[in-house]
Amino acid sequence: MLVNANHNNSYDESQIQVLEGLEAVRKRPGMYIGSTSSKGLHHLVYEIVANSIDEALAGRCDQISITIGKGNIITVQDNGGGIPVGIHPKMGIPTVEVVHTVLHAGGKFGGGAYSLSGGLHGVGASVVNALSEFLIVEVARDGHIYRQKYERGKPVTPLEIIGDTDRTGTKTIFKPDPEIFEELEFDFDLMLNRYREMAFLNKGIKIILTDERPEEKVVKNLCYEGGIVSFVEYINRNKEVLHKPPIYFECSKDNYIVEIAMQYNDTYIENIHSYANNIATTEGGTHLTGFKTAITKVFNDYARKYNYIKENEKNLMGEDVREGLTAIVSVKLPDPQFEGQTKTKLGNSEIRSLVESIVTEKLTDFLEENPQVSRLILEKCLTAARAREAARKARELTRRKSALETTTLPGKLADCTEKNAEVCEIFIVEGDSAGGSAKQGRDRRFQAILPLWGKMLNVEKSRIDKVYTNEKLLPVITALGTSIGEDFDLSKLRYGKVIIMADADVDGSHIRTLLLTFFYRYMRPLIENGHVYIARPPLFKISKGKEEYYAYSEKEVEKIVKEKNWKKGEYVIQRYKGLGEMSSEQLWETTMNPETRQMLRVEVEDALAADEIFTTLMGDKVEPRREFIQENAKYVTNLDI
Ligand code: 28F
Repeated sequence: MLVNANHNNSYDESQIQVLEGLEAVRKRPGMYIGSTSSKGLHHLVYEIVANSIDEALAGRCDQISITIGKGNIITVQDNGGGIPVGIHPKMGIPTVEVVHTVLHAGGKFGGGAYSLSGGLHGVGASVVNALSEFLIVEVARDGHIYRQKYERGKPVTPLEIIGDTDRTGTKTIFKPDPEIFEELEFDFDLMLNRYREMAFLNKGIKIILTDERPEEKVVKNLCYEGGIVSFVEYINRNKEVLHKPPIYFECSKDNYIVEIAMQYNDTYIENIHSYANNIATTEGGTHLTGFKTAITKVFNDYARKYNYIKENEKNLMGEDVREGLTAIVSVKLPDPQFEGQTKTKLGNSEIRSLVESIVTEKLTDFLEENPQVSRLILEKCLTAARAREAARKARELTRRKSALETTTLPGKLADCTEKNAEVCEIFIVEGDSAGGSAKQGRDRRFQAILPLWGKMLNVEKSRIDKVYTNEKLLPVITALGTSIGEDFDLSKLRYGKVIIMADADVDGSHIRTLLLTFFYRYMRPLIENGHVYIARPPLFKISKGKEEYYAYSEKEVEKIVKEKNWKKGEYVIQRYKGLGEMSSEQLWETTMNPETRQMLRVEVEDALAADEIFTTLMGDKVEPRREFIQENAKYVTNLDI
């Protein structure tokens, strides 16, 4: 049955605009979804799911399924009200068709409807449609199932009734257009993380994520009745916590929702994640500022009132009350202003005072009502303040030292002659593995070598004062020149590339992890700006007579042997156990020469994933670590060869 039989003039006119609109999306996809790389590809799913989440936030939907089918075809289904199918008064076609073909359908035609779920304010479906080879929408409502198919944004069938039902809801099936996207393969682990986060941020919503591509399909049920309380418990799951359950506040006012969950653990790490309309605000913003201001004030007032801080003593600083704190700050608001370099900083000023007053009121009540928990937290804050003082003294000591000595560079450093940091490289090498051959093999004009000695510090379990006095880390800090923590200054970096070079064995992997954790916790901009690399020495040498090849895996060995058509017994495979087994010439050629070497640049895109990797790898609960490495072998591989 045809629903939109009565085409008229206004329909034709508006359809012309419509096609122009979708053409614009196809011409400049980046303007709408950021990029046409893997990131943009995953964004398509996100836009469709955001519509379902909005439906859930409107109270009409509690279940969303997302399926990656064979051929990377995506199906998203919800049990909401179903997109309206009646003829749209202005456009003269069914509303569901308007939603899929008109840009800005949300704002312009939806009567001021806004998205609380981080979607493109109702433009999402039309953008996804424009960028899909095909898209099929099925709506269940008013007793019927309606269906319409589009190709590259254009309807290829009218909206038809294809059956009857007593359910309601919307199902969207689409295939991203290979003409648009460079990458078409969906990453299940990435989506699992994203939609788990989504399930945490929207309590009670059941998200079912399915991967049908493998022989045996994978199904994950994501639903958290506890919402962000469960989120905090999840982040802290491998840590010793100071109190159970997490502290939780919620407040809804007009169209605003503020939710906060917080729990202290016994580490020294601040771990606060903030969100606005389900979008991670990694650059922070007004909601985060409001939260931080409030907790600092509340803890100080409480500490003064109950004499934890004496009259002649100084106040706690913000960093003291955030040490060992895991928290989620999640706000939902009608008109979010995203600012900052990556548009992930919330700018709405009204949110700051709203969060501040809610936290002040409710955290004060909590502390008064739970004196035992309050004591534990306060004592931790006071210890942090004392450690901060000790660190300041240690730092002044190192500063004074550097003022006295003209060259502060560590004695073990074999520096390069070039002074322009941009072209300089430093190889950080574990002492006994290859320091010597690296020094001989390098190009001393632009390559410096720093061998590491002594006992490494686990920075996850230490405060900054310990870092300043650690015999192994101090040479790294002075050689790089940037200082650490609050004092970190990227402009002082002495080498554009900081390269960790260690053996491909367990010990090597350990030192890599420890150094990366150190960089992540104390020199994060170094990683964020792409200065940290991991050298990739080959694991094998295959040779036949004078002919030699290097390989990085057994697979690669097989490939070379096959390509060369070498017969058994004709060639020799040498397995390198350590860098030390290579001559300085070999080390240069395989691992250090920019023309021939392989290196991995260390990237941490997602703060949550990075934090999880580091805390799980470095924490002291051993069992979860093993499980984690097994579950996340792939991710760890990226960081840890
Ligand atoms: C698989 C993707 O897109 N679900 C959606 C709804 C429900 C309504 C709606 C959507 C009407 C005019 C904007 C239902 N009943 N899943 C989805 N479910 N959109 S998208 O309305 C959209 C507005 O333009 C809906 C009553 N009101 C709204």
